[in-house]
Amino acid sequence: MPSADASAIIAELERLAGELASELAGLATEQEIRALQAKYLGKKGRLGEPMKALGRLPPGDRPAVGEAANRAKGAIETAVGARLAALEEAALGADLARVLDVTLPARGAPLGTLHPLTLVRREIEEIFLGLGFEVRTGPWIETEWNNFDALNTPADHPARDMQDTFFVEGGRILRSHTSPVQIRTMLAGPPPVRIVAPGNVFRRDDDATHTPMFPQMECLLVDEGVSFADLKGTILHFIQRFFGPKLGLRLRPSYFPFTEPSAEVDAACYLCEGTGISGPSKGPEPPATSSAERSSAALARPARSCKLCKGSGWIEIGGSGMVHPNVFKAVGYDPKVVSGFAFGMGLSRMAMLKYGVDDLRAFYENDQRFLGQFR
Ligand code: 2NL
Repeated sequence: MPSADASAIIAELERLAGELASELAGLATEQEIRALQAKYLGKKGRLGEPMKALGRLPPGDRPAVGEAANRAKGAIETAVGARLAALEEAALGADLARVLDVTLPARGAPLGTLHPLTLVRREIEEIFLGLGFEVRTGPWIETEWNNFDALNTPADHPARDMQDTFFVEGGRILRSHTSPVQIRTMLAGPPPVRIVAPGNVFRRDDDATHTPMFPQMECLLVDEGVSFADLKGTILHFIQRFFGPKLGLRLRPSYFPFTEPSAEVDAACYLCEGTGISGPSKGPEPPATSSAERSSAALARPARSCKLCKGSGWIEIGGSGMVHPNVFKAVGYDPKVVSGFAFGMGLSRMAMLKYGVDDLRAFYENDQRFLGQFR
C-alpha cells in the first residue's frame, strides 16, 4: 500500500489530468490547446510540483507514483491529441460543406487586341493580295542610293537635307519612304512586278500632326502596257473595298520626282457620301405639333458641313503616278518596254479615317482604354 504522502500525490496527478480535460473543452484553436498543454506538461508546468514531490518519497513508494504520473501525462497527451483531431475534423467538415456552384461561368482571361495600325495594314494587304500583288518588306536603314538616287531624287533635292532625313553612321539613312523596297525588288529580278510594301518610315518631323516615325504602304505595278487607266482602276477598287462600295475617286495633278505624271489621290468622303453635308443626326427629331411647324423647323436648321471632309466631299488618302523613266533606268528596266504605276499612303491617316480617330498621338501612347476598343 502506498503511503499517505504517495496517495496524496497520486490524487493530485489525477486531479490535474481531470482539470486539463475540462479546460480543454473550452478551447477552439490549436494555439490555445498547445499553450494549455505547455501549462501542464512544460518545464515549469503544473505537473512539475508533484514530480518534485515524487523525488522526495521513499523508494518503495516511487513505482506506484511514477505509474500514476505516466498515466496522468498519457491522459493529458491523449486528451490534447483528441481535441486537436476533433478540431481538424471540424475544419475539414466545414470545408466540405461549402457549396460551390461549378456551373458558374469562369472569369475570362483578358485577351490582347491587335493595334489599329496593324488592323489597317492587314486589311489593305488583303485587298491587294486579292488583286495578285505580293507583300514585300525591307530594312529601315537604307543607302541614300536606294532611298533617293534610284528614285530620280538628286543630291540637291530638299528631301535630302539634314533637316528632313535622319542620317546614321556609315553614310546610311533611315528610309524616308518604303520606295527602297520597290527599288530592291526591281533590282532583284525582271518585270513583271506587282507588290505592296508596308512598313515604318522616318522623317525629321514632330508636331501635333507628324511623328518622326510613321507607317506607310506603297503599291507598285510594272509590266508591259501598264497605263494610267490601270492606276485609276486599281486605286478605285482599293477605295471601294476599304471605305465602301460606289465611292468615287479623284486624281489631282501633282508632282513627285519618281513619277510622271503624278497625282494626289482623294477618295469620296464615306461619311457624307461625297456631298460635303453632314448626314441626318442620329438623335430624335425635335417635337413638332403640326406639319407646318415641322417643315419650318427643317428650313431653320442650317445644313452642317461634314466633320470628316470639312464640307469638300473628298478626303486625301495619298499620292500616285506613273513610274518615271529614270527610275526604270536606275534598276536596269527598259522604259521603252515596260511601264508602271505607283501609289503611296500613310497608314495612320487611313486608320484615323477608318476609325474616326482625330488625334494621331492616340496610336503611339499605348493607352489600353484606346487600344482595347479595336477587337
Ligand atoms: C505619298 C506619295 C508616292 C510613290 C509613292 C513610287 C515608288 C517607286 C517608283 C515610283 Cl519604286 N513611285 N512611289 C509614287 C507616288 C507617290 O507616295 O503621298 N505617300 C504617302
